[in-house]
Amino acid sequence: MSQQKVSKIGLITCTSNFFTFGLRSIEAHLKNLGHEVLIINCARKEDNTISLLNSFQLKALAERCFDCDVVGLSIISAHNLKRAEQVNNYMLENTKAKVVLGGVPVILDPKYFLKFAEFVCLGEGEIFFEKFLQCEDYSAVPGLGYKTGNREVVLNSLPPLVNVNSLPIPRFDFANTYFLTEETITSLAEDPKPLNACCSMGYRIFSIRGCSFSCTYCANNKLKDVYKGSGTIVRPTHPDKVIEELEYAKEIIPNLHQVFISDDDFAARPKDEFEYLISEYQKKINLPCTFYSKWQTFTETKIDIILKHKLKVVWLKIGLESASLRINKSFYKRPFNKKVFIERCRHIVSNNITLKIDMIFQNPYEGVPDWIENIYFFRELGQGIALDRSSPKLVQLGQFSLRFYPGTELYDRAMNDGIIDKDYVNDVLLTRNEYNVSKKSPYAITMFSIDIVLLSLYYLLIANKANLLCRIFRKPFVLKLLNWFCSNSLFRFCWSRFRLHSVFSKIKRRFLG
Ligand code: B12
Ligand code: SF4
Repeated sequence: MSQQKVSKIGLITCTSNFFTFGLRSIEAHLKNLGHEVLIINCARKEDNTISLLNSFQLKALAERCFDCDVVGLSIISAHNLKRAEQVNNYMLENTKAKVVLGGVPVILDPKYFLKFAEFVCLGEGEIFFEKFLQCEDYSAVPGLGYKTGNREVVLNSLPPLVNVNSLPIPRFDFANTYFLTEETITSLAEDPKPLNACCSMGYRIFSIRGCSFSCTYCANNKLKDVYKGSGTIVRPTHPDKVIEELEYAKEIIPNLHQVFISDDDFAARPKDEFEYLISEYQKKINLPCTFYSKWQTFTETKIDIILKHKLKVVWLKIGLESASLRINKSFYKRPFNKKVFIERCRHIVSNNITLKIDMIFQNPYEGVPDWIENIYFFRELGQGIALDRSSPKLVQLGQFSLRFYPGTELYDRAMNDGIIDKDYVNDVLLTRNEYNVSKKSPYAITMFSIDIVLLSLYYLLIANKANLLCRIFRKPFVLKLLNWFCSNSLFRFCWSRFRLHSVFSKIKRRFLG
């Protein structure tokens, strides 16, 4: 390291999941420069994403970070806003550190955070943090948002996007990585079990930054604008570095059984690089894996590469969101080709790979013609699968409720259309929904709606059953009537009260196992 002073930095994240890719990358970079870094993962048992920390947790944070020069707080989602403010204010009052906030929600709406924070990071954190530690003149720190003496907000221009291949691989510093629960604070050196528990679905790796698509509900849509002119957005980590990290993962996680590739699109790599990665992975790692991809990039050739090298894919996930052309084109801005999508699905399941298809439900812009298109889509998919004699059990539908995140194009549109109002963040994103039957996810289905009923029909159609029901349901007046019933508050009450959803889960299990 050059002559610069060594700083002590505390990095805090509001998640029990140790795979905080952004924060760990900053940690690795700063440690490489010789700084002292500690990381604290904070978790609440109940509604972790939205709830505040308790007094034990706040005190423990302040104690650990008391002699830090800088405390960095990472915000994963807009559901953490209240906690961000709580921790920021507590650390300002109870430590001597400068407190800086970063993460996707901060990048999307920095001015919101500057209402209470002194400093925010406007983009990627590695270069920003390095300069922030060195520089007394805030106007010279690239990527810094701050308030001047007279409370004026200043947003500096961004540093170039990082070269992901020049960053060190993120190794866990067991002695300085802490897990903060409601009662205890323990380092991974004292107890590595929480890290091992995070690997129940596999060691998570994020091997490609950025996404080449720009869906209107997704952060990537705005991130593309923010990073325009700062460098190439989609940046794969070189396969050799990916393998180096996974070899390290095998060393630190006892009996590692699986790898969970968390990239937005694992197949975004060019064909030759994709093949090189898979072949090296098979030679040196040889563990089952799971990943997300796009139907556009996960071409027949890439599926064939996977088959050729006998990569064991436990499941892979592709986003459909809606099979309606109108919704994809005019609302989500997602290119969609029904025929090719179905062909890809067939190719995947006919090779005995479990396919998860993500769907976004409870979209206020969806209506009868869109539901009819979805019904036809799943009927065709089911017929295709039956033709291949593949098991419909290999297809699973991920169910999410549409959420509007500040800073995204769809949020602005919904606001302009009067679908949501200025209280949306407080009333919806920061509040537990009484219809949400999922303990964990604020994304999960949040009310009883026609989509829940249609979901059971989709499963029947995937199993190439219910052709009669399909004929009935594709009649507009039937869907209108059904929608009326499902919007009725009595039914919604029954849904939350008597756990009606279990009836629909039973239908799914009955037909798909
Ligand atoms: C991995 C991931 C997760 C993991 C998080 C693991 C973890 N512990 O971090 C899991 C699966 C747990 C998760 C959960 C959820 N997620 Co998520 N997730 C992602 C995903 C795919 C990647 C994030 C990531 O690591 N990127 C790679 C790193 C390198 O980039 P980065 O995070 O932006 O970090 C850089 C900068 O932001 C900055 N930075 C980050 N932190 C800090 C801190 C400081 C101090 C500084 C200076 C800089 C800085 O520097 C970093 C390095 O350059 C993103 C989509 C995306 N592509 O970003 C969605 C995303 C972040 N998730 C999202 C959502 C909504 C959720 C859930 C609500 C979903 C759910 N199923 O319930 C939950 C909420 C969890 C919570 N506690 O709030 C949204 C957030 C939207 C919003 N505006 O709020 C995103 C953006 C996806 C989307 N729909 O657009 N998620
Ligand atoms: S393809 Fe997925 S990750 Fe990429 S912009 Fe769309 S929703 Fe976001």
